[in-house]
Amino acid sequence: MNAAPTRHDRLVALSLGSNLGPREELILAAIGRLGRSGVFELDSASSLYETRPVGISTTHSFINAACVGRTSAPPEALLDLCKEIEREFGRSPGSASLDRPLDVDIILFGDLVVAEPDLVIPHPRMRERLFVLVPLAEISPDLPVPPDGKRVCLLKDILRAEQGVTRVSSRSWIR
Ligand code: PH2
Ligand code: MG
Ligand code: MG
Repeated sequence: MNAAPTRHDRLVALSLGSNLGPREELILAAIGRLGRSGVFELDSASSLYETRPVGISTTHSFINAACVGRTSAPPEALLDLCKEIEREFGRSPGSASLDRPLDVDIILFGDLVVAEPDLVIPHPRMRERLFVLVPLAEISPDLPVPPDGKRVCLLKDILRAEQGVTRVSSRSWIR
C-alpha cells in the first residue's frame, strides 16, 4: 500500500508587490492571508523592500517581498488563490500594467516547468528583476531554479554583476 501523501509537498516561492495604498500593511496582510488559506503553508517571509518601478511607467514606488512555503495543490489552484487574494485586496482584474494595491506572482513551484498561456513557471522575468531576487535570496538563497538549476543567490549575483555590482570579498575578513 502507498504511504499517505504528505499534505504539503511542493516548495513554492511567491513574490509580492504593492505600489498603491498602505503598501507595507497590504503586503504583510497578504502574507498572513496566504498562510491561513489552507492551500499554502507558509515557511518564511522576507523583509520588505522599497523598490523603483521596473518596466512600467509610474511614479509610485513599490514595496516588494518574497515568501516561501509548501503546497499540495496544483499550480492552477495556487494561481487562483493568488488572484483571489489580489481581488480581496482591491485589485481590479485585467489591470496588469497599472498601479496596484497587490500583486502576487508564483516564482517557483518545486522543479516544475509550466508554459501555459496564463501561467508560466518559473516566472519568465525573475532573472531580470532584483526586486524578485533580492527578497527571495534573503530567505532561500540555495533554491535551485529550473531549467538549469542555478541557485537564487547566483542569479542575484549574475544580475548584480550585469548592473555593475560585483562582490569581491565576503564578510569572512571581519573578526
Ligand atoms: N511589478 C511589475 C512591474 N514592475 N517593479 C517593481 N519595482 N516591483 C514590482 O513588483 C513590479 C515592478 C509587474 O508585476
Ligand atoms: Mg508581477
Ligand atoms: Mg501578477
